[in-house]
Amino acid sequence: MNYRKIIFALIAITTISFNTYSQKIIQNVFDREAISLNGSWNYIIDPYQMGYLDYRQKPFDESKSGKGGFYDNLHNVSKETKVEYDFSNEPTLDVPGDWNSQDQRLLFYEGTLWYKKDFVIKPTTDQNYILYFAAVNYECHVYLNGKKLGTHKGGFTPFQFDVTSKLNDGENFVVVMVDNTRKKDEVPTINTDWWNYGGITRDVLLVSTPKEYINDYKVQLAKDNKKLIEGFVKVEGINSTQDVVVEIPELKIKSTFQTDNQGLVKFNIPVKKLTYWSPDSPKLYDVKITSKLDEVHDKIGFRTIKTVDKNILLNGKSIFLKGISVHDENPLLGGRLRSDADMRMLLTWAKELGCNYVRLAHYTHNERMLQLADEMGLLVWAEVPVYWTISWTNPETYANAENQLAVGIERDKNRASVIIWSIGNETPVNEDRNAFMGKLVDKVRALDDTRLVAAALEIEREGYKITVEDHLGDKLDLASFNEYGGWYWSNAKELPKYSYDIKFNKPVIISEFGAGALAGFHGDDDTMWSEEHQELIYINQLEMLDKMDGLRGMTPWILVDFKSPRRQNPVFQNFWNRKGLISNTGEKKKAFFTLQEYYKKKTKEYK
Ligand code: GCB
Repeated sequence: MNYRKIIFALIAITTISFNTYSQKIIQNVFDREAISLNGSWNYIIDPYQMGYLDYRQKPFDESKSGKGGFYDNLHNVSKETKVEYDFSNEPTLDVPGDWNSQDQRLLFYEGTLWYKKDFVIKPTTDQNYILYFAAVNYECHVYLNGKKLGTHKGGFTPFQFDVTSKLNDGENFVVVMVDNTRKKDEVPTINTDWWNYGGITRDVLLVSTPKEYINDYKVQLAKDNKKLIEGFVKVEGINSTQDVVVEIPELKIKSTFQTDNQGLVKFNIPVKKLTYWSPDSPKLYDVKITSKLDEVHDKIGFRTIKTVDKNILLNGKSIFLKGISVHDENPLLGGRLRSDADMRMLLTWAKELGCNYVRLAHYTHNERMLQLADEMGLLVWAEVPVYWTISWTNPETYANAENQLAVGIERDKNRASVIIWSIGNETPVNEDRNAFMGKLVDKVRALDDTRLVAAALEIEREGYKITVEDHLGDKLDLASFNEYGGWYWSNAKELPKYSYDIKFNKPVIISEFGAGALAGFHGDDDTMWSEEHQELIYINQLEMLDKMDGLRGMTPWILVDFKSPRRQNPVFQNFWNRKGLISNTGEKKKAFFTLQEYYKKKTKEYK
């Protein structure tokens, strides 16, 4: 291989190897005409990848015929045929949903599993068809009617394939091979404190659009300007100019703009009187965007967010972020959230706690979660799984992290609730990490200059002095960090002796503190795992933190107990991280009420 070829190969590896789908995702997919492919999918557990690799370990789909894999979906049609798999005689899994919580055999499974779904459609020639996956963990290969559409990596972000020319008139089948094997160079890497739920965990839709359709749009207030709505519309499938109309009937806005011949138009709409979106008044306006052949509807809130010295200003007014951290998990199922009702349950608990803010840790949550946060009035910290020790020097790992971040921003840019993009959690300070994460900060700012950028940093301790000076913080908008005083270090009763030296003139956000307790287990406040011990840590933490100059919010760890393979105490944990303020059966622990009281106090202070 000559030098140029090597460079080309390297570029190819870094740009395409984590996914080979052809398109940017369509904006606001749940508003589109679609056939839902949710429901029962047949599945085959395939730990040896028999359905993917031949006996020399070569992928069948890279052979000349492209045949031989489980995606052929063959059956034994006569007594002479010998097919060593058969989807139609296999059980089914519900989609959306992880596999671990649906089949006892799969609770700890990390490997390959095949899904198959039949559907019927009569495609028409005036429509485009898009096969959309809202999330599949972690890597998947997607086949339609026995032909490969492409691959995708990243367990929490959506992706899609244009299948317009690939659908049969009538019966069709989709086969997806999903692999959730943990790998060092992936995002996240092999070590996490959450369950590695595998499968097609979010919705699958077959979307139909007109040939020329609105693929993307943004309608939000301009940076720090309460009187100007700014955005863009992108019409796909045209190579001439076209008129698009942006309407907000309640504001009597109906403005027509002309796209360029790539279908893109950026616009500004001055506004006089607007009810601003906030947790106290989560006002959403109906927005309608029309092009020659297409029409999209959204419900959008308008607000500004910025920091000035140590203050966070929402619509110009100083705010305290009364938050809680949340995982994408239904504790009652011990599995990923599957429905609006699941998501509402968590957000309703957060509201009951007195929250105006949630940290959706540690990866991109369901798009519906953000829409519900808009509707219910909860501000959001959204995050990517750059967690602990990623492979900082691998360009492919970086490209993967950046892609997950960019797709999350692309998907949720119209949500008023999202005020913070977080680029990672508890990453170790070193030059390679600083370069990696520094680039992520620049990327966020290039994609969205209207929101804050943060990361959950760590502290340094010496005696009773705690310092926060990670230089990544220079590039961030918040002094945000995790600290586990009373639990991972020190004793709860010692906490009042600690003082903080935070080297940033920025709002201080405690992105995590917490302690474990088994609901219903009682003892004195020195008894590990008792509700009383957890309560004491909350009381003393809140007392210590409240003295901090510049404290503007917190998201204690965590709303509900969650499953984790790292939590092995057979009496108190049994594979559950017990730092929840609510147990996995929905019982509120004592510390829930401690935090609730504190948030009542903060509400009065920030009236
Ligand atoms: C952390 C991590 C979080 C863990 C938590 C814990 O610092 O950010 O993912 O679950 O601590 O419980 O140890």
